[in-house]
Amino acid sequence: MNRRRLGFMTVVSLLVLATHATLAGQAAQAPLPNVVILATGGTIAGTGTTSTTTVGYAVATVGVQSLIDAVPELKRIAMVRGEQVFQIASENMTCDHWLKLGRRVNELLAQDEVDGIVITHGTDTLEETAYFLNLAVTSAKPVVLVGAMRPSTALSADGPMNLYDAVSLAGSREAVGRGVLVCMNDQINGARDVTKTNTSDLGTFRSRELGPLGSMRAGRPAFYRTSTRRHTTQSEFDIREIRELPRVGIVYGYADYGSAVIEALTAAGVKGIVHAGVGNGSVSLDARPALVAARVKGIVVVRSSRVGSGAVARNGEVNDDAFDFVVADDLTPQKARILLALALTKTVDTREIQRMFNQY
Ligand code: DAS
Repeated sequence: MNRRRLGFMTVVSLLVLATHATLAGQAAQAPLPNVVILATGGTIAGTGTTSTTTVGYAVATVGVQSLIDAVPELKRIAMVRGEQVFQIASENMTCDHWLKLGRRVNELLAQDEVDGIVITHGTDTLEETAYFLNLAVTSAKPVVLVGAMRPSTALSADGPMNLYDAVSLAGSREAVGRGVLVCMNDQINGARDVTKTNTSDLGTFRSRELGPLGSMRAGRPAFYRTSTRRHTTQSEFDIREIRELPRVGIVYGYADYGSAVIEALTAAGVKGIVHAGVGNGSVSLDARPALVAARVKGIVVVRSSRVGSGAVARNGEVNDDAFDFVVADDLTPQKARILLALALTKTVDTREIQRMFNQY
């Protein structure tokens, strides 16, 4: 190689090295995001008597600072601080817990110095809290829910890595504006579509036929989809003025289910009933008179399905126009209940409520 060419190659190599050093320096100097962890309990905060105890352990026993201290690697990716909002098993979550949590999330995200929020939560109702927040949070900043299927004391506990990924996701620019997210088992799912699909599997959270929005790879988010439905900054719901959510009950359909539960909910004074029908949201001939009577009394009726995926067709199995029923699109019954409760804080007009189910 002649001297001129050698000289040229040397200059190029030096330029490349200098560029790398600059980028590395910039990366090293980039300020870490500020992420607040709101702890509510669950298995991620659970402790077992042995390292192989994966059922029958104590839930909601480990405090938020211990959860943070158990993952020292968090310091490399974010400035983290924790708040213990609740310390409960999530089957005990109530609408009042949701309102309190939602208000705290909005309060924190309104602070310039807060870049994102992680909520540690039991897995049993995690999807419900996530969807409520998807409708109630007023910021585009990331809100990420995370849980665990094994207690913190277990061999290969999934909580620490789930928490690491959730903090990374909550501090990432990529997660901004995507609605409330659920980050577990390397997957990123949207709050609207995700559901717990298995009682014990680490990969239990799935968005069935719609699939995850993306995945976490070596602690960094890779997104492939985004939700097309309204959420967070596009939501019309404002929880600041809501003291109590209207009571909405769910009726589960099955062969020969009759009308007793519908009549009991009606007598209990609920404002809405979500009917989790078989198939395409079918209502049995036995149950129909009670459901129509509930509507006549002013209770808003939403037809959902127990099937778990696919939308309920309006005027398909039932003449919704004739009975003034609403259909839940493809929302699961437990999520249709949340949207109906929030809708009832604004209106009892079933055409308006049907619009909401078509948009959120
Ligand atoms: N009981 C469950 C809950 O708190 C434990 C869990 O899976 O997190 O949701």
